[in-house]
Amino acid sequence: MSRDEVSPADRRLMGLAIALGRRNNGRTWPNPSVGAVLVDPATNRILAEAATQPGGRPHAEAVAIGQAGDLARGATLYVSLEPCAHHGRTPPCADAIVAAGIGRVVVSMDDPDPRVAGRGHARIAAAGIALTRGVMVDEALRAHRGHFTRIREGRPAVTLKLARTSDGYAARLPGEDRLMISGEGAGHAVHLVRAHADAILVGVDTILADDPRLDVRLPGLADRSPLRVVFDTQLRLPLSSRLVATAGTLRTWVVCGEDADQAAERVLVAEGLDVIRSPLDSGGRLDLRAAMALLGARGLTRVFSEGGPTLADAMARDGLIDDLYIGTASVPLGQPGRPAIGPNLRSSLDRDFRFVESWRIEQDLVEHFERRPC
Ligand code: AOF
Ligand code: ZN
Repeated sequence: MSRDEVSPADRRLMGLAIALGRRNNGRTWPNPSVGAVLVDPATNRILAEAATQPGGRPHAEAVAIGQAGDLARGATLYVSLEPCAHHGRTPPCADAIVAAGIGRVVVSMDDPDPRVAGRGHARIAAAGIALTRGVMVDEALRAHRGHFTRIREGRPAVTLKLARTSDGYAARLPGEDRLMISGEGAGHAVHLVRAHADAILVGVDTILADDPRLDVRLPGLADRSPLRVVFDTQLRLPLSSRLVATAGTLRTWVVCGEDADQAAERVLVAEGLDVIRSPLDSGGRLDLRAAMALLGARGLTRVFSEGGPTLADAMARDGLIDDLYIGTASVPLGQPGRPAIGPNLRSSLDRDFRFVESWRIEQDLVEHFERRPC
């Protein structure tokens, strides 16, 4: 086999590296959660497995090299993202790789961060280390979509969830009782997605209607509750909401219009929330693209949007949805309600998305779609 040939073992071990990285998604922002595996090239025995650490440092390669100690000399390193070459708060991973005497480096995707962008590969190649790039790129792009979208578009990647009855409604008509759509199992799946997001996003109408806690309540994942973000143009968030009551323990940001009430802001800030002022569109609502750019500037890479159908349709209109989960219950509403899928999402779904996979969870069908690559 030539040095640059990709073997089935290379793909398997890269699959492991990508999976390791995915585990810490939601905990490493503003950094990507990278996965790294070190193996003995003669036997493929695993010497170390690592992911980027909570808070974004140390980086995955540094952790793996530290774990392997002297065994790193001559080992093969599988890493889901190009090793960094810049002096940040930690020394460059590319230098650590050279210093440890790694024999071969196998990388999945190039790092779009302009501080790295090819320099990591150049440093490794210049040291005479065998380098194989581009192994399982589609999987790595999916795992690192948050990082990629933040660097390339200046905003976090958005996963959006919708639930609908079998006849397509997300809610009853205004003024009627709240509608429970998804079963407990689908609810657990939602909590699993929450645990891997940097932030959960809702519109204030969802708070007013449902008073959600927006935390992770799965066994073993209690410490994985992400930050909460509320889009609230006029600062209508009630002080009596569960969200405000828990703002002392779970970080909460409220994005409001530039002209929102100053006194309302002071009260929320006193409760421990961050208030972020953002431009309005011509209709007097938050300009969603500008709001998402502010979230990107504050470091968010992966946002899970659980707002209702109105926010979902506006996000679709502005091309801001990257992954979409649609939960469909087995029972109909049986009377007119609020459609789950609005006109913008309907046309965007057919045009911009492809089906990924689906699951049956108890009585619910959950379908996952993702934005087609450009
Ligand atoms: C790696 N391995 O595990 C991660 C990387 O702020 P710093 O110094 O930690 O650098 C952050 C940048 O490093 C980030 O934007 C991305 O380009 C890269 N992340 N690189 O070699 C890792 N998390
Ligand atoms: Zn690094």
